[in-house]
Amino acid sequence: MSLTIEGANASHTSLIEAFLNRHKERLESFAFELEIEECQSKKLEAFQLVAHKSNKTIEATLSVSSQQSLRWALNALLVFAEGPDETINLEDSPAFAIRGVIEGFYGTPWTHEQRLSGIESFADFGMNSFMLAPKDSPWQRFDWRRPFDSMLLKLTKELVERGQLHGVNIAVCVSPGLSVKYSDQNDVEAVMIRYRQLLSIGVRDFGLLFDDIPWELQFAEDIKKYKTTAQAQADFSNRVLASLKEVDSSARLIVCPMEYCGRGTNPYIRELGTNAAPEISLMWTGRQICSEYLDISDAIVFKDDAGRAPLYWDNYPVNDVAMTHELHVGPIQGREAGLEDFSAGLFSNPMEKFEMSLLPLSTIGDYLWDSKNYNPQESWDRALKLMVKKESDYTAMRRLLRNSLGSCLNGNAAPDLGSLISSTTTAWRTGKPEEAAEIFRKAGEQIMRDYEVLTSDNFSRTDLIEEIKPWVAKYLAGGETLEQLSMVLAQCTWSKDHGLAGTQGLASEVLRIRQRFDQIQSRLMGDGLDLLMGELYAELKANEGC
Ligand code: GDL
Repeated sequence: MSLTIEGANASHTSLIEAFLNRHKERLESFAFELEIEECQSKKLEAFQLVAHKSNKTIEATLSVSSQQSLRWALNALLVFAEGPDETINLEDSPAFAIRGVIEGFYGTPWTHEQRLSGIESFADFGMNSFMLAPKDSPWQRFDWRRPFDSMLLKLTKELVERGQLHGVNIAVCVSPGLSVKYSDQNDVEAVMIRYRQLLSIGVRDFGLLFDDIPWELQFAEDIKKYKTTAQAQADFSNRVLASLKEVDSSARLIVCPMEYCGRGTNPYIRELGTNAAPEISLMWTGRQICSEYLDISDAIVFKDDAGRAPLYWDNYPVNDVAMTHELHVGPIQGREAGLEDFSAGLFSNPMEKFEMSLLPLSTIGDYLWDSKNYNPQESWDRALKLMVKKESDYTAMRRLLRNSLGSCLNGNAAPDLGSLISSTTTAWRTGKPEEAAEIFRKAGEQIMRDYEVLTSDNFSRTDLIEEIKPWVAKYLAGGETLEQLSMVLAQCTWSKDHGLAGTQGLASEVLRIRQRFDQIQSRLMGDGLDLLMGELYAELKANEGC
């Protein structure tokens, strides 16, 4: 790769070099002649890219309105570089103002290395924010009064610096709600000691989180001073904000309310919104904790009550607590196009499984960049191809993951298996059990071949497989189940009056197959296969002896 840059200041140059270094494998055969211009734009983080590509030489002028927009212009340049030789003149800007990830799940926090590499990936997805709020790190909730030690501060500084190199703001949160005395100025000061440390290493975005805490005021002093918890939290947040602004007027405060989902019409959120300073952003997860949809009409209701547009804490793809058996890898769906005009932004709460989270996060980045042209399937396929580049590995991985596209959020978990199941049931109900058996036999064999590929030492992304091992095991069990059911169906006879019938004991065999499949708790393949086994059992049982 060769590179000449004109018109760039020192931080532009560092950002360009960091970008090219990150993508060196994809860009090593290119010669770049880049010119950087600063431009004014009414649109946030807007850029213009005028570029010409011929014979692996790319001449490009990147007009950027901020350091961050330079990163987004480079993202566009990468796509352009991998396309045909041509000239383009592209003006672009993101839809949502705040686009990011909140590490806010219960469970093992991401490692420092994962966070560093995550920041670079989030920037590739067009995201500009990463919020640190790891529920089970002691310093987040239990030791919130303790200042960061020198090691933690050093690591956080590295994250901030990595963020600066890639256009990603790092927000750091604290959750004092388990033990805070809202009326006590010493507790405001305890938060501020932490915040001052963070300000000194370049953090400008702060989170004060009151989620998942007792709803009642716990100290006599608080009960005396405040009528409600909402008043106490608003007052505490306002005092923290005022202290923050004394140190740095550009600092921003994000608060997660204690009641953070619903219609936005509850008295608590109204009271918090009325009393909290208008510049404080309030987070909201939507109708539910894990919301099936986020839409404009609910955002309007929230704004009417809370006095500001919601900053979404979107609980997808997180799979903690009661969801640990689920694997959330499908594209984000059910977030309305145009929501950016009615919300302050959106943070996605990911899975503990870092590498696998990047797949849905990439689709969330696409939605947040351009909600009106977001296409979930295209976005997902593009992201998966970049993650698993070797064709045969990609194909096997895609088939596996298409058995876990849904969650409580987006319905149809296993669309391919779903259509296979309906072909099978149609065949058996129309008197062709042998045809049904054949469909399942072939599908089972395909899964066995995929399993070989996925678990081979030569698989190109063994790190991904390691993260999703229980679901890979369930996939194998699914393949075995299909083969066993195929054998059952092959032994069945059919009559117009009774439907399927088999020899004595065949119904119990279906029951055993079903139990073996259900023994593995990890959820994969939706509910269709289980339902089918239930029906097959019932039909064979009813016709036993026919
Ligand atoms: C929550 C928690 C979050 C957790 C998520 C999913 C918020 C504001 N808080 O209620 O930490 O990961 O549910 O279990 O969502």
